[in-house]
Amino acid sequence: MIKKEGDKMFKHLTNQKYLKERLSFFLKDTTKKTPSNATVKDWYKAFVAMLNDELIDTADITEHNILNGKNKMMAYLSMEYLLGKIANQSLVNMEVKESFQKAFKSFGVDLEKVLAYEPSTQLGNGGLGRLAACFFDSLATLNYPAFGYGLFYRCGLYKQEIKNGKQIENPDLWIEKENPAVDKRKDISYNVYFGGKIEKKSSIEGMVWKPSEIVKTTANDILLAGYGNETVLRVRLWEAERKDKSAPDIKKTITNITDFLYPPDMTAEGKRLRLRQEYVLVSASIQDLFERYKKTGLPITKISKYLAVQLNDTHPTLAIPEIIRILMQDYGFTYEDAYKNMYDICAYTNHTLMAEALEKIGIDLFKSELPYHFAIIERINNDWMKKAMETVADWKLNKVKIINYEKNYVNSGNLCMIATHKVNGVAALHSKLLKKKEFSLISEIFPRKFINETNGITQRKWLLEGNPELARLITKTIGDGWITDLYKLKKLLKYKNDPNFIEKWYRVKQENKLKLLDMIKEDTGYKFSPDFMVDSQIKRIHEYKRQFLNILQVIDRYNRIIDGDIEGLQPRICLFAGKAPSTYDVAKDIVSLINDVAKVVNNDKRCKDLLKVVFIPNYNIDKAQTIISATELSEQISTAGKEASGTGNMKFALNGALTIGTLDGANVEIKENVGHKNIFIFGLTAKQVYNIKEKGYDAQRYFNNNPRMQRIIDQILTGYFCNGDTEKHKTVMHAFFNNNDEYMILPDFDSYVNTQLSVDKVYANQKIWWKKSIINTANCGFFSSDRTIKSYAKDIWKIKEIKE
Ligand code: NBG
Repeated sequence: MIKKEGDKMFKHLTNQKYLKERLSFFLKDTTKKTPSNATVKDWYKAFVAMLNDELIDTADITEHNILNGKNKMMAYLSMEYLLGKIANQSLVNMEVKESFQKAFKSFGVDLEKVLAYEPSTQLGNGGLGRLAACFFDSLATLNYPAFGYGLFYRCGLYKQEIKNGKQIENPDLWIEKENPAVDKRKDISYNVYFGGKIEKKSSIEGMVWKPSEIVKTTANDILLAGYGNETVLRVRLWEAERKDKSAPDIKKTITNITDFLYPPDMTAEGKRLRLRQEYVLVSASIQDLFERYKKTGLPITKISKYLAVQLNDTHPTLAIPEIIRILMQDYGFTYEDAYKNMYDICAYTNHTLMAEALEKIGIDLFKSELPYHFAIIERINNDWMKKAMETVADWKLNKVKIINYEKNYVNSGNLCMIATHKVNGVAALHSKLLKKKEFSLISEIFPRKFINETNGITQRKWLLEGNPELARLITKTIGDGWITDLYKLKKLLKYKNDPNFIEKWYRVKQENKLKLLDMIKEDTGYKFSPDFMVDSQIKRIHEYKRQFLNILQVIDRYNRIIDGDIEGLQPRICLFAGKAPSTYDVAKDIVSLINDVAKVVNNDKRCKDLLKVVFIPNYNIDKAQTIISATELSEQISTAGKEASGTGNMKFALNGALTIGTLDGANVEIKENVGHKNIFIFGLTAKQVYNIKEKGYDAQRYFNNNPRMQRIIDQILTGYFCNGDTEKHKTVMHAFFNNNDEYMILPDFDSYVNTQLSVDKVYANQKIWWKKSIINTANCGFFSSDRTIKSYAKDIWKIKEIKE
């Protein structure tokens, strides 16, 4: 079929005759079969080939337009992309899903079954990687000239299995399955160098690096279609050559750089591998960017006017010396000019204040792997220290150093803050703490550099695709404008008291709950009733996120029930899901405690009508969609000041869940948007946490004054939930007591329990509950990643829509 001018790029796919012919053609081409003898798997192969073909054509056109010399471009450097399944999202965004459904139906095939073959792209751990995925949906939908860069790990985030209540990690070899969104670019390949030494050191510009090792890297592009337009963006992921050809095994010393996402980096070898991953990402990407820049025909002197690079957290820090290196070595820039251009090009997003995540790279390791880059960083550090010494008191200088020679490390966070032109936090509170508290010494020297960009989520993934029934109801009621302008949801407020509409809203939730309960049954064997409220905490398992506080509260609820103190309690399913980092023993013990409590509670007849607990294994993006669509209460209960933003909180609110949470991260802004009456806030504020800690927090004193808590801890210690095994949960108990309750569980406990009781009270009045639910959804306009991306485009990248 010939496309007519003015036709939407994918309009031809709505022509049934054409679509069926194409599918049959690809079926024969890939499997040698015909519709009469093809299996669903054969159809998947045909579908992969066909969709891939469409996406590649359009992506080529998009790329050609981006590189026409009229556009300032943005490159997003990120170690993580947590995309989940992509094919369905592509069909939805291309507005051809119904057409595919129809075509497959005519062949007697269910499209959903075909889609089920797609491997989930889990190249990330959590929020940071999912944010990158949401950003690309918005960048493509808003038609911005952008490139993504990352790593093509052979194994994505491990698959989690729960055996005897414990987390087991299995490798996720997603790469071996065909994927319609991946474009294998054997034609794009770069050498990345390591080791060796520097020669001719007379000037920094004259420095010559003689590396001792070469690693060849090849590109694999993930193709992401914007919604309702003709833009397909490429997220380019690098695969390093594999020197060891055996199957990836996390237990062996890993030598292949891109076999695994974030291998454990506690050992010296682990740290080396991590640094190598980071440098492969940066070096291949920056080399490729310069190649792309050449294609624009623009002079190199204008590079900072036409290119923006975003460092997603500190992982791509090495882009700073790498850009300087290339400008000096390949383009003859002086150091000063190279630095200035790099500075104007690069910006940095900070995603956490947790010290563990602000990377520190050992000097010896750095020098042995990347001696040239170390020399550049020394120069940056020297220049910076001269400037810092003018204003920062001597005794504070250690805090602002880029290289700490006494302690033997390079501080990546400081380097990013000092050597890029904009630094942003990811929610208002987090940006304030970053600027005024944790990095105040640096921000005082660069007062205008530190800004806030509150995170967002894409409504296309998290409502349109993830919760199709609710999306349909909303569209029927207020039209489909919300898909590209989420503020339009405000129109729902008109219906918040309409009994008819409330009834429909409630029905959708019930339907979604049934789907969730099916999933729970399949995953865990537990059968629950849809009359129970669904109360969910789904996210990475971490002490600061306080799944532990939640399970203690669940035990308290259980104790009330066995004591017969049940007045006001509403039937609840307390649902947990999330992965514990494989080397984080406390987090793994929390998973096991939750599973133990679930077993006891679910088998206790006294709880039959009031309480159920479940841990859903192998949490991922696809399961998140099902859980979020069905959830009524969203748990966002981190220690105030610790969660940079959270984005799960936004996904839940958008889907009509009410939040119970602390005033942390973006919860603060959710409260501002939905109104304090429509959210359950409890616990200490960030300021109070800082104050209590400064004065000297004494966990024991709180514990001694809290008999309910004493009873719970006693139950855990005496093995009440694990057949009298008194040893089993000693890891989490040890972390709790020996670290003086670092995450402030004790001061928040009573306030949390009482707020949970007030949740029951509101839930008892279903009319009021569902009205609040509608109000939550209606006020989520601000939390679209479209808003976030427009704001980055204006404040940081200075990019505009692609000009053809
Ligand atoms: C996470 C924070 C979240 C935040 C996301 C996205 C990391 C290192 N940080 O609070 O914990 O929402 O980043 O900004 O994954």
